[in-house]
Amino acid sequence: MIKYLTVSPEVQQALAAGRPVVALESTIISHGMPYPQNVQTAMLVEQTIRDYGAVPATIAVIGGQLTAGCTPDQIEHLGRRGTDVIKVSRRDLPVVVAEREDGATTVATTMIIAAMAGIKVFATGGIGGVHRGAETTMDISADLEELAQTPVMVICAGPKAILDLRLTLEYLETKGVPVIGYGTDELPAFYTRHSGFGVDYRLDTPQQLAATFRAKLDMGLQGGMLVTNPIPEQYSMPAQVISRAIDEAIADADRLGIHGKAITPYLLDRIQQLTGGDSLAANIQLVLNNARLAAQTARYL
Ligand code: PSU
Ligand code: MN
Repeated sequence: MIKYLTVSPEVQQALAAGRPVVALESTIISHGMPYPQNVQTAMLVEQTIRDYGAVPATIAVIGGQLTAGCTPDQIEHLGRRGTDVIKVSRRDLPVVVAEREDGATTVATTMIIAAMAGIKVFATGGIGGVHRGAETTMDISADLEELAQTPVMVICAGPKAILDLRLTLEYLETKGVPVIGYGTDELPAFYTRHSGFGVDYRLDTPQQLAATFRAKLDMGLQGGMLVTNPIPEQYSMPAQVISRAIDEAIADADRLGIHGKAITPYLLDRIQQLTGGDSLAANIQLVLNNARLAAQTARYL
């Protein structure tokens, strides 16, 4: 394992000294936002984590090396190449490593590499889940399986409504993954604070998040924990605007026959086109909001 893993000196020193570290994914950079906002956001997220007293570790595969703590040049490279970079989920990892390729890590793969490096808290925007129509397509993101087996706390703004939120919650329940609402009883839905679905538990402080995950780790219960942190009110989008864009994006994807690993990036991009810059601005703000909470939580773990 060690032979494939490169941890940056800064992240290595922080971990050795027991200082807080927050993992960040790279698919959000290459496949989740357009250039150059993707790179600007990635750098701003790193700075926010530092401002809140933790060390950021952006995770990617660089020339086949699992990398925890990308340099600004590496982030720029991933952002500029965009969707030409391979999107790497669990099943992609062996080939990308053996072929010494570059890869952008999804939530699943970022969790795997964070766990190898010894990082326990990970901030992102949205996670993959059970797609609408999964009864027939069986499209269920590997992110959910990873949450079931890999010990990392994932802080997100809730699953996007491109997914079937009810089935996503059912899947997580079956797999024994706690779904926590941060300061809310209701599952947030990424662009909006409301979904109509309840979370398993509401917790109100970073200390409580840290203590809950600590208890899970101490008991040896495998798997992670999903913290859903609602987008700040002033940045949230009108529910009907976003839901219309999502429905239209899904209809377009159906018509074009897009499926498999391409569907999530396609929908993210299409929603951004349909809502003009609005959804991108919301997306950036919710990631920063999650970075702040992750840094605060990591300090208590
Ligand atoms: N959802 C978002 N933004 C994202 C993703 C999902 O709102 O950027 C990305 C994440 O990297 C996530 C991946 O892990 O898409 C899920 O892809 P799939 O559904 O193919 O597992
Ligand atoms: Mn899928």
